[in-house]
Amino acid sequence: MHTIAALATAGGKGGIAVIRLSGDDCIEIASKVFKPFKTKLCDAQSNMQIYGEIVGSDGVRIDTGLATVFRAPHSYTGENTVEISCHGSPVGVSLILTALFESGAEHALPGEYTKRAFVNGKLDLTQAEAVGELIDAESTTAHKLFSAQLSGSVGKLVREQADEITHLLASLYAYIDYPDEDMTDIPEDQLKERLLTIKKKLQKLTNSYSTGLAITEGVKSAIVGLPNTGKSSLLNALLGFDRAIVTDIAGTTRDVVTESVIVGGIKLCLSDTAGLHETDDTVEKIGVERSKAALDDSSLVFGVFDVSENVGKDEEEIAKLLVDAKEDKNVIVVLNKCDKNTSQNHEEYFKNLGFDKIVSVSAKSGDGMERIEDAVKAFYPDVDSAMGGEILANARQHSALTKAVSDIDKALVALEALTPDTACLDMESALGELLEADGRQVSEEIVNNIFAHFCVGK
Ligand SMILES: Nc1nc2c(ncn2[C@@H]2O[C@H](COP(=O)(O)OP(=O)(O)O)[C@@H](O)[C@H]2O)c(=O)[nH]1
Ligand SMILES: [Mg+2]
Repeated sequence: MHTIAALATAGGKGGIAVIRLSGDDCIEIASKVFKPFKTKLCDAQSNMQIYGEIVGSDGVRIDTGLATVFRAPHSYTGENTVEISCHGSPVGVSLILTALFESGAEHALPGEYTKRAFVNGKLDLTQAEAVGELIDAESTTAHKLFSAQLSGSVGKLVREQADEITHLLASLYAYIDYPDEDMTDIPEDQLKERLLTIKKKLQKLTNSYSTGLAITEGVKSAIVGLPNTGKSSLLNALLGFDRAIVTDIAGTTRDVVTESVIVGGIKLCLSDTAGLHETDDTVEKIGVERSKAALDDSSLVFGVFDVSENVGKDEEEIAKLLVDAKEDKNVIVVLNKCDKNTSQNHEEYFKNLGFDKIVSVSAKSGDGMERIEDAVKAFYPDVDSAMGGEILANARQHSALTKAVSDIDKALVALEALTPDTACLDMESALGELLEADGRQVSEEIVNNIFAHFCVGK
């Protein structure tokens, strides 16, 4: 392939910057710009780092730095690659890149290095996608998840199921072609059993997608309750800094304040809202409307109550609202101000209403905040599987695997109905979906679309 060049490190000033070249002629092109003090680039062994000066096309020194030579196929892209490390000056980087382009390199397109790695078989498509997702990770959980997927956790599972289907198909075809002879190595009941095992493994992965989205995209969450119960204090305690204004004046929060925060490995897009109550104040009224809209729009709700207040008519109203919300949302009842005296057993009251996530905290002192983390995590029990990478967090992979599961279901029905020909077609279709998921059989359009979303230099 033609040689491409781009800045691989982030733009802007830095201690060092790395410019990456990849392609057939990259050592030759790099040699025109990078002048080693000792060993020539063309004599370098793979993974060897060489010190030298970097010059423009006029022969004038731009910088000094290091060049690392990677020889095909032992490089990220699988091609000959040279990485030039220089001082992290945006002007210097621009001069070096210009010199490389004048020497025959072309500017890399977005994601072109990773695309070449995929095309050359260094990464399957799930691993290539994990590269982009790893760089975009916003939490340690997301980072661990994609680090494991970059090592091939999802790709391996998909490949194993595809290989198993291929094996089962071969056996089924033998049975169809020679029904009277004992050509099949897998008896019919075993075939169904093994197909069911494939389905279960894939289904476990597709079921994890909601957790994957909660880790990466985030969960819309609302903090609701009566005025002065400590909703804004809770937001601030979760964020670790004072974002919302906290006062003892009811009606302080009038608009919805939204921030992202990682709680128990899950990303919450958290909205602090105005207290829900009857009011004549025009601005506050709009605030209350917005609180209700935020509640409707969220899938996780923190219902905050002040335990120093007894449950009265207003509290009952909020509790009723939360009982309704529980139909289609995850609800956590937060019993706040646990540092204060209380004359009532609030926990029992909410238990009797059917709530099972009730946490006692003091948003002011931070006491019990870890219980909120545990309550959030409990809604996503497979979040710990993120460490092993066995959580799906990619829409394309999810769509392909969901279709594969449905095809296997159809194949199982066809086998039950003693129509093995139909079962074969369904299994072929499932196989096609799996090969698309790991990229072994995928259209160029899909591949181009994936890498177009990467940055230049990746
Ligand atoms: N003692 C105590 N006071 C709290 C706690 N949380 C909030 N407050 C106080 O309650 C008042 C209202 O808090 P705020 O967060 O503005 O409530 P909001 O109206 O629901 O947003 C403020 O004076 C806070 O300092 C808590 O856990 N313990
Ligand atoms: Mg408030």
